[in-house]
Amino acid sequence: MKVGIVCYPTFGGSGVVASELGMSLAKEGNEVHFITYKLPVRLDFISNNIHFHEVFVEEYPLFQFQPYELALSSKIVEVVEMYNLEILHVHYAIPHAYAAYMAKQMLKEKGIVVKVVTTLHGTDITLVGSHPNYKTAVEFSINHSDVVTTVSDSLKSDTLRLFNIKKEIQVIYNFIDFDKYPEITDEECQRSSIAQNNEKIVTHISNLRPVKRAWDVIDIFYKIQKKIPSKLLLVGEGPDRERIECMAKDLGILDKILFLGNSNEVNKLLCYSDLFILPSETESFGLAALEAMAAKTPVISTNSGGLPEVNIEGVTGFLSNIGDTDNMAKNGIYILESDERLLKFKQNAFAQAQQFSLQNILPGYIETYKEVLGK
Ligand code: GMT
Repeated sequence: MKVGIVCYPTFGGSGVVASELGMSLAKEGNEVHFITYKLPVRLDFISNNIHFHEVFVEEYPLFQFQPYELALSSKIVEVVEMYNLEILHVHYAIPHAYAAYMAKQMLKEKGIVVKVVTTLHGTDITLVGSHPNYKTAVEFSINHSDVVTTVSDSLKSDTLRLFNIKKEIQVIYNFIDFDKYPEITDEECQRSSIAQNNEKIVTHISNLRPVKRAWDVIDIFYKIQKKIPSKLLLVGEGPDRERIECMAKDLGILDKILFLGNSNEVNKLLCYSDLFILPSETESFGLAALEAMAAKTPVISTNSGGLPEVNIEGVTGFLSNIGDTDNMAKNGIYILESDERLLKFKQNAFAQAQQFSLQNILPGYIETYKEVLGK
């Protein structure tokens, strides 16, 4: 099949899923074309089946905002026409589903048919998409996609609750390519470079936006390290970085935290980790939690959005109400205080992550493509 993928190329779950999907499709012999404004950060597989088409937006002094959707839909038309693409798989509704709809109409005028698959990822529905400023256009482009998928049952319910949707929504969960999580030996994973022998390692990975409640991570870690000697690895950059750094300084724990910035090697960093904390206000799925579990790390998370579909209470970790940092710290200490218990939770986390393996999930997308193409 010839598939065009439109996504955000930056650090963030939807771009990661889109890139991993594109690379996996290419490995299976499909021709994949990424159409976006920058090379996606996780695109690390070179193949003659993978193409990248940059969307370039010309700066013009008259514009206060650059018309990205216009440039994107023009680029989609150009690429679909040039490479005879059959499917456009757009990740994140805003503005990708809308640009795809426009491109489809322009192509129709030329007698060219392309099918549009829209995958909703979360904030395009819950935080931004349902805002009155965008709702009409988002609803329209979802209803005019040929296929709509969400990454969890929870996001499907949110979409149906927040919009007037006339289409069937298919749930296709996010996935993990376990080939990228090979067995790492103790020698390769040099824990001693980060922590003392008696210390546990706690991790949080996010883009440090308010929805992630990174300040709760600091609070939870503060409470954990009072009982369990530990270090905190903080991976990612974002607007709350300064706030949490100040908070850690005020609490006197700055020397126990490593701020690692953005990384596209989270699989390697996670080998150090004993516990992952994700106290988000909402997560449609929580890919970061799944990545942690794939690296045998139990998860302390909130019970919001799709997190209960990924993290299983008392098995792979624990789920608490949003903002209940006492409960999250208590659960974290419970897991970390016994090596035997920690090992059990690690094994359970890894086993649950396997439900979301590439091998289990990819066929769902391929089936969907074939169905919409009538193949
Ligand atoms: O959560 C983010 O900050 C990034 C965001 C995105 O759109 O890239 O992630 C969303 O999509 C991911 C992949 O499907 C999900 O795992 C995240 O849970 C979801 N984020 C939210 O719902 C807040």
